[in-house]
Amino acid sequence: PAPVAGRCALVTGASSGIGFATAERLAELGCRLVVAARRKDRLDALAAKLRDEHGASVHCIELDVCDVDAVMALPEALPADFADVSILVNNAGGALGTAKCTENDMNDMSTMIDANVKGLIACTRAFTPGMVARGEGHVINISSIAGIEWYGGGSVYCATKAAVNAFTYACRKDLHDTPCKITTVAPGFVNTEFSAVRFKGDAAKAEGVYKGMKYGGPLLAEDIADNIVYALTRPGRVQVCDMLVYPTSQASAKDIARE
Ligand code: 8X3
Repeated sequence: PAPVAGRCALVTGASSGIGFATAERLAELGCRLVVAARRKDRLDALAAKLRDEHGASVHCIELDVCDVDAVMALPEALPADFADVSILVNNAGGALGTAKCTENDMNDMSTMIDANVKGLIACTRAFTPGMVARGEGHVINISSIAGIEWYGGGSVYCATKAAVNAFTYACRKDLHDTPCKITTVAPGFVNTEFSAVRFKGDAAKAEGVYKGMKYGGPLLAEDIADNIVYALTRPGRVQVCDMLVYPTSQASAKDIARE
């Protein structure tokens, strides 16, 4: 494997779930970390953990990726020690609700498109020029099974993740004559705050998503972090394009084996 030690990695949505677990793995592997999220108190706790447990250099940024101007200002605003971002993990985003297309909430629609699509595009726009100029870069876009399987009750979320996939494939064409790589990692059910956010705090509904799943349960955030690390640590010539990862008991958004 190609080591990532010493590289500067920026992870969005780092305050919990896949982002948090990925920041931890990258710190463990010796990356310098820029961790971004809306919840600054959570980021500070994460940074303290990464410094204590891994001796990592960490810079925290309170950021809502929906704020495109704030995203575009980021590269210039980073301290010199963190200015050479060569790994970007576009993890921020999520789902809101399970409405049918006849009932989609227009605020939820805007938030999902702003975060999952516009935020991800803006972060890519902000950091890829530096990667190309320095001759080293890898963008990891967190997609979903929802990007390839379009289920009822998920029309907007599925559309945003299909957009992430299309954007990633087009970016690869833009980047293929540079050393920079771009990868989608598309998980099935991962036990994070994802469902609690989707169901707006209804804990029973959120737990129901993962309840009784056979053969070890839903994926854990660290499973996805592990896949991200795999993609990041391939030799320079190897570009992993997509990683589709299900729990063993899942075969589609609706085919779940439960006790
Ligand atoms: C998370 C998986 O099936 O809820 O992206 O869309 S699903």
